[in-house]
This record gives sequence, C-alpha cells and structure tokens, in this order.
Amino acid sequence: MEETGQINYIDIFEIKKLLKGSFAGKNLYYEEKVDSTNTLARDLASKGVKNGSVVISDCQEKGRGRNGKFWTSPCGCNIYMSIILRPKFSPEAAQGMTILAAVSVADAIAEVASLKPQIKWPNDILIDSKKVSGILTEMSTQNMNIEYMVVGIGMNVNATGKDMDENIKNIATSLLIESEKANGSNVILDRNRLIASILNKFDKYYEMFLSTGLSSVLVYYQKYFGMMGKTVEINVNDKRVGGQVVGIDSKGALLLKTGENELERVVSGEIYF
Ligand code: BT5
Repeated sequence: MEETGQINYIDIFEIKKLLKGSFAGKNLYYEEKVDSTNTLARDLASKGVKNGSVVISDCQEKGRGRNGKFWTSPCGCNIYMSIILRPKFSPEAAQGMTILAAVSVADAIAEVASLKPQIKWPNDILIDSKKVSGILTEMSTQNMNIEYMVVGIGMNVNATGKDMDENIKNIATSLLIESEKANGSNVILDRNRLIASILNKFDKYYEMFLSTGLSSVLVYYQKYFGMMGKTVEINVNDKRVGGQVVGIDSKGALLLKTGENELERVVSGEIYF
C-alpha cells in the first residue's frame, strides 16, 4: 500500500512475480491506453494467442458494459483487464465464466482490501450497495463450438468522486472510497496485487470448474451472494419478471420463484430490487 498522492503504476513484472498458477496471466499483454481491453483481447484471440492470456490497460477510451452500455474508465487509478479462454465446453456452460470471475473479484477484494463485497447476479460486485466492479463476458462460436471467450473485468480501485462522471456518481464506488468509509484509510491500493490476486483466484476456480463443474464453485459464490430470499424484479428481453430469488442452478442461471408452484429460470437480465 502507498500513500495518497503517490501513483501506483501497473507493472507486469510485479504481477508476474505474484502469480501462483500456471494458467491465467501466464501471457500478459499491457497497453497504457486502449479502446477496450475486451476489443483488443478479441482481436488477439482471433489471431490465435494462447488460452489463459490476459490483456491489461491503464485506461480505456471506449470501455464497454453489456448491451452497448458504457464503462467509465479513467486513467491511472483502476483495473481494466480481459482474460482470453479457449475452452472445450459447450456455449451453454459459458455463463459459468461470469460466475467464476465474480467470485474471483470478490475474493481479491476481501483478501487485498479487507472489505466486504457482495455479488449482484450476474455480473456486478457491490460494496455497501454501490457498484465497484463489473464483468463483461463475450464469446465467438463456430459450428456450435466456442472458438474463444473473453472475460472482461473492470474494477474501480483508487478512483475518487472526481474520477466518476455524473452518470455513475450515485451508483458507483471504489475500493479507496470504501476503505475510507470503513476504516478512515486514505492509503491507495496496489493494483498489481489486486490483479495478481484476481488471476490467482480465477486459476483456482477455473480448475475446479473443469474438474467438478460449476456447483463446486457456487459453494464459494454463496458467501458473497447477497440476494438469496430477496424479492426482485428483473428485466428479461424487455419483459419484467418478479419473484423471490431461490438460488442459482448448475449452469449459472438465476432461479426465481414466481408463484406458489412456479419457478422461472433466468439466463441473463438486469435486476431491480
Ligand atoms: C458491466 O456492464 O458491468 C460490465 C463492465 C465491464 C467492464 C470491463 S473493463 C475491462 C473490459 N473491457 C471493456 O470494454 N469492458 C470490460 P453492465 O452490467 O451493463 O453495467 C454497465 C453500467 O454500469 C453502466 O450503464 C453504468 O450505469 C454503470 N457504470 C459504468 N461505468 C462504471 C464504473 N466505472 N463503475 C461503476 N459503474 C459503472
């Protein structure tokens, strides 16, 4: 950790030193500025870079969320990275990667920043009900097989209020803002440690997923899943579905109790509490 006022640079040699696993991040690509790490990762993946390669940038000019939404990506303070996967599993199982990334991010926040994150299915990490991280999973398929996947992770680390535009000011937070709230600390956080921690966790959960399936990862996910039993509304393809959250199934879909004996399985959507 470093004092406020100092910049914590992203240093891929430092990250490499901290990596424990042999998969995620073994090949690291770093660019000071990109349009979007997901776009660059897709480009590299289509040119054949290795399974487990990771693209990191210090800032993005066209950071993307889901369905054409934006991801605010100021320079010098946050994490923007994308993991390239070339899995053999079916496209149906792909949603599990968002679950893996979410639990990896939550673990890293707890480990490095000692904060208490919550996962808002499917792709948001919140602290104290505000969004600190988002995940954008994309894939390219050929003949019903996955050619490659890109798991993009954005995390607000040392951003302060002035780094956040009007659109997100009320809904977003950063690890630094939450550390100040929790324990008065204005010590900036080490992005290299956070990146390495996310990748180390991802390695662990990916191996678990390949050997025993998503159910074993969901055991860890439950720790951060703040929605069990809650009554929610969810937008599914412009349709609103209301119900009580009763779980997540083995493919990563949300299970909603919508009536006395009715269960709806939601593959993706936007939740409103
Ligand atoms: C997401 O989408 O949350 C996925 C975000 C993924 C970003 C990473 S960064 C690395 C990689 N490269 C990319 O180009 N993208 C990935 P979604 O659930 O659709 O949420 C988008 C919404 O989050 C926006 O409409 C805003 O309301 C809000 N938002 C935008 N920027 C934010 C930020 N920095 N912090 C918190 N919320 C933000």
